Amino acid sequence: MDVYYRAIPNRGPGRPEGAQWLAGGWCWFDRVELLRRGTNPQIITLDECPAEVLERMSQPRAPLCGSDWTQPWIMGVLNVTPDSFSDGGVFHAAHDALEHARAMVADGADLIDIGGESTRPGAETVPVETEIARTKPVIAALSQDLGAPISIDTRKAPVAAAALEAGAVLINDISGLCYDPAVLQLAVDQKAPVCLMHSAADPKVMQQNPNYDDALLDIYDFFSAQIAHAGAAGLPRNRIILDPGIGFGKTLAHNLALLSRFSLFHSLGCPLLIGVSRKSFIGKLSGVESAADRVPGSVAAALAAVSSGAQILRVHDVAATRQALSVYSAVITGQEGSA
Ligand code: HH2
Repeated sequence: MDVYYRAIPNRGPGRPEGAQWLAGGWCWFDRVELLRRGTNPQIITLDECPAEVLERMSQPRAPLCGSDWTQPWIMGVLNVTPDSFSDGGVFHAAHDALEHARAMVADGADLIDIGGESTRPGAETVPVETEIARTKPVIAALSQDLGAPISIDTRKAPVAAAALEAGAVLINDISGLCYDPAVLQLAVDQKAPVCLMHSAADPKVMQQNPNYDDALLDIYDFFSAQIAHAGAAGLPRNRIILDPGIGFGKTLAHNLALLSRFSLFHSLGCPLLIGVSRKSFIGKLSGVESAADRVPGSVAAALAAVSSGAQILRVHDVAATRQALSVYSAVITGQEGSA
């Protein structure tokens, strides 16, 4: 693409006449940033923005997984793995996994994301049978009475199929439909929504010298191409969630470029998910070595994403995020219980 349009999000009082709601949600905008490769950004008014782009930015997103996207959702992370980067081994036993999922829902999680393969930098691929054995029984046990929808965090069609059969309702594919082509066909056949996350390469090698022409715009183009590819196969845009994949083949500068202009991705017309929780960029910015000690930085980054209109926050620390979100939203809008 030659030209990219980013709604500049605002919240709270002072919304001017003529401002539009971003994705039918809680942010409004009355200015758009025009971006081109190799040139300085330019600010334009809504009148100067093409009508079809404005429509994509502002139209309410189609309901998915029980959300109408008028409030940010908290996705609680449940890693049923021995080696995840921040909580590996903690919830590996089925009993601990069930208890933790229920505790996250009690703490205010709207959705639980269950994964059986660590995708931390340098991680080895886990055999399909192992991944199914870790995730399927937990999903089957939880889907009866959890009180929140479940997503399966996998790149592999057989794992996703087993999870959907056990009661999961969303496929969270960190390869953005690039690792296993059968994931797309499965989503089409099962009419399942997909979270399409960008990853520069396989987790094993993704942090070895990640390189972009322009990380923000390259990832926007990747999403555009994958939405078209999915649409041609029968998975429509209104069943796709997008996630730029913080930390997946990205330097600190790449992550910050993506987070500071995150609202660009609303121009693609899909709900947006962001996973910043406990990630290494927070350690780099704050000097905090241990992933479990990065909760304050994680919450700060999550709130910033909500102010850019992110519809789903993927987090390990549900209670802390829920408390921060309630206070932040009330203070910024002047209304208790607001999004
Ligand atoms: N991050 C991780 C895993 N899955 N999915 C989406 N959509 N977005 C993310 O940012 C994302 C993700 C990595 O975090 P975690 O699951 O805690 O670690 P590990 O991969 O080591 O299990």
